[in-house]
Amino acid sequence: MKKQVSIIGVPLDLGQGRRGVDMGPSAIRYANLQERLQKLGCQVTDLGNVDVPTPESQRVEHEKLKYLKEIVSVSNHVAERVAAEMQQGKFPIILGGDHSMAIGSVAGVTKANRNIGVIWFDAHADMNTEETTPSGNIHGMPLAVSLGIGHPDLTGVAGFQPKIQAKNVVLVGARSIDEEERLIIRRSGITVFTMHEIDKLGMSKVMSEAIRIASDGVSGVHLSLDLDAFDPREAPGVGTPVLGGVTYREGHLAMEMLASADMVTSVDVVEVNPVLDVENRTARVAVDMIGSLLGKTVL
Ligand code: 6HN
Ligand code: MN
Ligand code: MN
Ligand code: MN
Repeated sequence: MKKQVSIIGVPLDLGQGRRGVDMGPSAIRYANLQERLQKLGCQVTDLGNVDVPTPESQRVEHEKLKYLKEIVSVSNHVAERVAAEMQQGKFPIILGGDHSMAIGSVAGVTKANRNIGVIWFDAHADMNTEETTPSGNIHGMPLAVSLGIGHPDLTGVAGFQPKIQAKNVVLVGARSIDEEERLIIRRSGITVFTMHEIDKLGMSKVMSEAIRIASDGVSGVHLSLDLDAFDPREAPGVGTPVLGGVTYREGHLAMEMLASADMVTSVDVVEVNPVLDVENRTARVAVDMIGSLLGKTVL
């Protein structure tokens, strides 16, 4: 299956406190994303970046929801752009930017197609709300927001909610969850495979379950790939690294299994921060993973 891919950059760094993740889209492009996809036979269009305000030109008005207004406005733009590509049958690859960007991408994907499952690859759960957040950073909230949990300005992006159903949402790679965030996760009904399950069952078993749950009764699956899911030894260029992560090899296997399941219809690549990286290693890991996701095989 040769896909028509649309690349959209979202240089958003207002969802967290470390400068540099706004350069993520450039770093991933520099790691030859487009060329990699073309070699796989994809027809690729790079649509450039969505406009995003810089933190230095804004004020924090709300300590528990930093840059709320700005993030809502960017999210609505991202949602429009992504929905337009989906509606034309394109496979959008949305490059972050911090993970708050997924509020807009998931909104766009589900605006075009209401019946979408989600696989959320992440060291974190991104299930905080204004009430539970330890940081006030909105990049710790996008999965909750997509499920309709959180501040109405966030959950209301693109004019409808919830975007996704808990029964088709699977979190993979989690190993850093905040105390009160845990309660939201339990109540939500999503499926979580932490590093514990990955170690115990193996990535192969975890991914076949994840694919089964996310794709049950839906017409497509959105993959939200936070590079901090990977072990920081292999992907050091992220703002919130957590030891004990998914290895490069496990990541490849996961992407290859997703490719053969042929259910993924859109993907986010987030949290790549070249300022914190070593020789663009994290962006290169990202491009390798997307290559496998879109059908690269060894033989
Ligand atoms: N990410 N749970 C922490 C918080 O501040 O809410 C960290 C969130 C990290 C979010 O990496 O996308
Ligand atoms: Mn995340
Ligand atoms: Mn994370
Ligand atoms: Mn491979």
